[in-house]
Amino acid sequence: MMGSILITGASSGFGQASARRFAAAGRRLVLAARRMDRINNLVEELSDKTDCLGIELDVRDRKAVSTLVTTLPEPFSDVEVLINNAGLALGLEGGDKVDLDYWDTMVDTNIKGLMYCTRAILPRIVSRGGGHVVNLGSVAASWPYPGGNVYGGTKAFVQQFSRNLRTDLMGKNVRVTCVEPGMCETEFSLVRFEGDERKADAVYEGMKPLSAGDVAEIIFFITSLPSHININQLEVMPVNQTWSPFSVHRDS
Ligand code: NDP
Ligand code: 8X3
Repeated sequence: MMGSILITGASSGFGQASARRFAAAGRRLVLAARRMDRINNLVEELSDKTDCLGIELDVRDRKAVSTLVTTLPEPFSDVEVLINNAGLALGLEGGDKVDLDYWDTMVDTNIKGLMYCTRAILPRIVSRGGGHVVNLGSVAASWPYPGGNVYGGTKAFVQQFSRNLRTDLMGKNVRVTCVEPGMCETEFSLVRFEGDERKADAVYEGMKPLSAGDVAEIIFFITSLPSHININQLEVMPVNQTWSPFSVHRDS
């Protein structure tokens, strides 16, 4: 029987778009984030399509994450798919200038929060006989760019953690996928630049970025494949984004 889909960071961007995509397919949802006003609105919006439970969760709060599992009511507690999506980038300063609090927050959210959610939910998925963990990585995991420093580092963790989880889960019928998007216009850049709309808009000026709906469609596809197929890693960019050549600093 199909279980619930738990999405962290469902109040915006990929998480919100994924909730809409899965709701359109009638899947039962648990939607988590810190901004409960947004989660409540989304639950209301989707309530005529599916059963939907909203929960307030800061993924950095280890105790709250572990308690969450024990307090999920039936039938929502039967989590089949965990979408570890909550995450953020802060700033684009170089490593010699950046605010250390930015680095802490990215590590606490993108690495430790993802770890807490995985460790809390995974036993449920295993004990129900199988399911899927989808982790949101990034192109920044594999391709460095100036100012990417710890953000890229956290996503490299997500990439390697995803692979290692797969090996841990051998024989347990649990799929693990790391989805690694490039530029996508969500609230990501607004958060990165602390609400500076001008800076955020400039990131996507004159090019067509991915949309949150594009990424949601990919997540839906990955999780809807026959259960013997595991997409390990899926990197995706908009056509207008590619790699830079190597930089060479010359003295003269
Ligand atoms: P958004 O800023 O639009 O959404 C981020 C979501 O994460 C929000 O719902 C936010 O909810 C949630 N979140 C942030 N911190 C926490 C926290 N401590 N606890 C719980 N939820 C939290 O960005 P995106 O949708 O673009 O980003 C989603 C994921 O995709 C992130 O992991 C990001 O790194 C990754 N990504 C984004 C790309 C892009 O270009 N947009 C490209 C590649 C990867 P709330 O604030 O309400 O808690
Ligand atoms: C976000 C993708 O290229 O904006 O993870 O850093 S990028």
